[in-house]
Amino acid sequence: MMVFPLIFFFLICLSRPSTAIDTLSPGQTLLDNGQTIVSASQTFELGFFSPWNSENRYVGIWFKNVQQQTPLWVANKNSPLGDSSGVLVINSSGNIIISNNATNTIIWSSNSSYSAATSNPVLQLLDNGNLVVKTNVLGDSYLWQSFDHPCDTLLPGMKLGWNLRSNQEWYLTSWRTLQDPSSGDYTYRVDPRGLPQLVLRQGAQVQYRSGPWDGLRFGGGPELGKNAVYDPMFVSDSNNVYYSFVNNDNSIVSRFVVNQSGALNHLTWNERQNEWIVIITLRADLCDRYALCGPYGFCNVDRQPVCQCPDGFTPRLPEDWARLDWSGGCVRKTPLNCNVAPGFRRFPRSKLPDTAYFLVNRTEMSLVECREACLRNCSCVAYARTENSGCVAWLGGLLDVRDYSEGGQDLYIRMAASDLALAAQGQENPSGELPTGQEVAVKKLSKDSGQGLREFKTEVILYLKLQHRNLVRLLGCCINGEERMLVYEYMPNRSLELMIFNQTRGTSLDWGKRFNIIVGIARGLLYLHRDSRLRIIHRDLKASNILLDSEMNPKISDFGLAKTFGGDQSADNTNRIVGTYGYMSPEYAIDGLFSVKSDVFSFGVLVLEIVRGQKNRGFYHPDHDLNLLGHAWRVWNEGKPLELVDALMESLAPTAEILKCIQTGLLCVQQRPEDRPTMSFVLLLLDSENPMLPQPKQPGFYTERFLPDPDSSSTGKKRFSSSNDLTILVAQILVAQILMQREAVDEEIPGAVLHFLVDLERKTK
Ligand SMILES: *[C@@H]1O[C@H](CO)[C@@H](O)[C@H](O)[C@H]1NC(C)=O
Ligand SMILES: *[C@@H]1O[C@H](CO)[C@@H](O)[C@H](O)[C@H]1NC(C)=O
Ligand SMILES: *[C@@H]1O[C@H](CO)[C@@H](O)[C@H](O)[C@H]1NC(C)=O
Ligand SMILES: *[C@@H]1O[C@H](CO)[C@@H](O)[C@H](O)[C@H]1NC(C)=O
Ligand SMILES: *[C@@H]1O[C@H](CO)[C@@H](O)[C@H](O)[C@H]1NC(C)=O
Ligand SMILES: *[C@@H]1O[C@H](CO)[C@@H](O)[C@H](O)[C@H]1NC(C)=O
Ligand SMILES: *[C@@H]1O[C@H](CO)[C@@H](O)[C@H](O)[C@H]1NC(C)=O
Ligand SMILES: CC(=O)N[C@H]1CO[C@H](CO)[C@@H](O)[C@@H]1O
Repeated sequence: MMVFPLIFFFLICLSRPSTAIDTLSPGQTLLDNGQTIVSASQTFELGFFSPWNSENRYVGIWFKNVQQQTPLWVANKNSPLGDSSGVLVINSSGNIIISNNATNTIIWSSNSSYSAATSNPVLQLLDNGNLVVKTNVLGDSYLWQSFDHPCDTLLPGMKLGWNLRSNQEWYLTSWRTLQDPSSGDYTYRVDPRGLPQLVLRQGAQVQYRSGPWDGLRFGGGPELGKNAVYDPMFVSDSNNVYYSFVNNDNSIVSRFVVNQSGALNHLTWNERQNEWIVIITLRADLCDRYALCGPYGFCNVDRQPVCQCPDGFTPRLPEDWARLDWSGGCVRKTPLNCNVAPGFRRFPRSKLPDTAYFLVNRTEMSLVECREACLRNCSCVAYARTENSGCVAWLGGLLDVRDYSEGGQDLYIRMAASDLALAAQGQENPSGELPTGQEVAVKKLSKDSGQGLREFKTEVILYLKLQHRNLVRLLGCCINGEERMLVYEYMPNRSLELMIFNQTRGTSLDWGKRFNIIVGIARGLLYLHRDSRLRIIHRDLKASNILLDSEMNPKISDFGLAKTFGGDQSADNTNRIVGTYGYMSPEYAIDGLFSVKSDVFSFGVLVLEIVRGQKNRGFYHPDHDLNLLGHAWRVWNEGKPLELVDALMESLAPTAEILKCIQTGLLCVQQRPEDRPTMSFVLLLLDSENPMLPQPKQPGFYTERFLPDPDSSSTGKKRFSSSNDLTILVAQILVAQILMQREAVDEEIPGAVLHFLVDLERKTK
């Protein structure tokens, strides 16, 4: 009651502002007479409105430049005003208050009072659509912000999820009807348990779940990833778990909304057609209906009927199943007996089951360790390993599983041995046509490759422990007498060497792709050096060991020569020098000394090769007999570093970024290891807009003459053995057929690796 005479007093002093303002201070009022607050760049507007000509008045935020008024946030959504007697103020302790001037009652308040007397609160509508209360005591944080209280709409930069520290949740609630913004039936929230995912509920009933985030998209569903309009992201760490997105460019107007009927749409405003266009609808097909196929049922929209029991399972209620009521799900043909050696069958491209009954172990575990963890618990029926969440095991009936034609993740379901064997027989196909082709890359190690049983074992064990998006994944291995092979995930674009040094193919590598490759290699290498639980020095980083996936993301391969360290140890000396000319650092090639800095040297060579599109070794220039490093050093000192750049790259490439890479490359190949940066520093440089770079000093091995002669005995006891004799074959084959020593065709591949390793342990002990 004390407040209103004050407001009244100030009203006399204020007339309707002629120019738009983006703030409101204590003492100022916003009336329901057409007055609005507009964000500084004229993007968002706040004021009183009636949604779709409803009778009621609300305070809301909408896009200023979208002709069709589209409410994005509503303050008093559960307590409308019946007429235009509403007044919005912010009081001196920072509380936003909407009141009815006719009855002198508070309709809505933000409950954001701050006790400090001199906080000078101000209400501001920001250019991202966030309505905030700022005070001079909170620095950059806000006393209150509308982004903490979402309605039915998610704008770029808003979060959907949890602040786990404060236990604060951000979630969306549908409107009741088109004209009524009060809370409707549907909520869309992050379920933070287990594998965090987004869940749509109608009341308490789950209607849809996104499936877990796999690093790029949800549930591996092909449609939920990066697209032309926006970039989705998902953060899950000990402080936060939330979904958010950013528009790809500033001219795009887009929003995500849960509508009254529970549809989950991402829309973008089409200026020309003057309408909102739905670009993505989640929950788009029959299989998106939560648990449509019941426990253990698999759903696939490309199949008729959509629900199917996996091999080894049969419908629990066959009559219902035949009537297309699948809710009873499937049961095992042979019950599991925990005491009989079980196996697992791999179900590729799956939407992982809901995580109602599960164990998650976030420690870095390999697939084999994850499998063993599942085996240790008789109630464990399935497991999966995901890049983001580690090892997940399911203890109950598997619910809401889909199999996709593409995307998805590998799910391993525990099976009775007899069911596995039956499936194996069923797979034999006398026509020599492969029943289920999976593309893989096979690295065949020739008999005299110099890689002994020891290196082979090292490589396999290392691979199994490592997981990073810039390291190639090992799927399996096989050993047959002298012959050994490694089976990798298939890399459609082969290797960097085949791509970058080929004049024809090189044209498709514009600077953007090259920079992405450089950064990816740096990330992978940093992981090896620092972030994996092992400390690994690769020792043979080179263009042919960088494989490229379908999106031209680089993946480091070939750890046969890698060296692992424990604890703080980061350098060593070896009598056996292995590696490749042109990439080896001087101290390693000559003295056998290797450290993370010898990898940094090889990385620097790679960077300059990528910029130039030519190999360091064998580089030819009419003016001098320097190699690529020497040439780079020369043009750098002559102040013409851009002469280094591959002529195949279009001239539009951003010069500053190229220069940054050339300088970083030169810093990496400096003669003295102690002058070279670490990989974490390299990444910092690559990620910074205008980093302060040190001046590079003279590189090591900048003319061919400095290279030690492999045939001379000047290096004494040291022996060189290049790993060039390892070949990479790309084959379209049934993985099962190349993996020998296996009992069941459908058993997942790392199982075979496990057997192999156990065997190897026995032999080497
Ligand atoms: C601001 O409003 C809140 C809520 O109505 C109230 O508790 C607080 O005392 C008000 N502050 C002042 C300075 O009037
Ligand atoms: C508030 O109500 C009083 C009378 O109750 C009226 O005189 C005044 O103009 C109203 N103020 C606004 C901003 O509508
Ligand atoms: C503010 O607090 C009151 C009393 O606790 C509550 O009824 C009201 O819903 C709160 N308003 C908001 C916007 O949270
Ligand atoms: C909600 O969105 C769906 C899908 O775009 C649409 O079919 C439906 O009509 C919408 N419902 C309402 C009430 O607008
Ligand atoms: C998680 O895995 C690690 C490594 O295998 C193990 O030491 C730890 O006990 C596991 N934690 C749980 C809760 O099972
Ligand atoms: C299996 O895991 C569940 C969940 O952690 C636990 O309650 C149960 O005791 C475990 N069973 C065995 C046999 O370890
Ligand atoms: C370069 O790539 C083209 C196109 O793939 C291929 O036809 C050609 O043989 C390659 N050249 C060399 C030298 O490998
Ligand atoms: C540059 C290039 O060859 N890119 C290819 C990488 O692999 C994908 C998938 O096979 C192809 O579509 C690209 O053309």
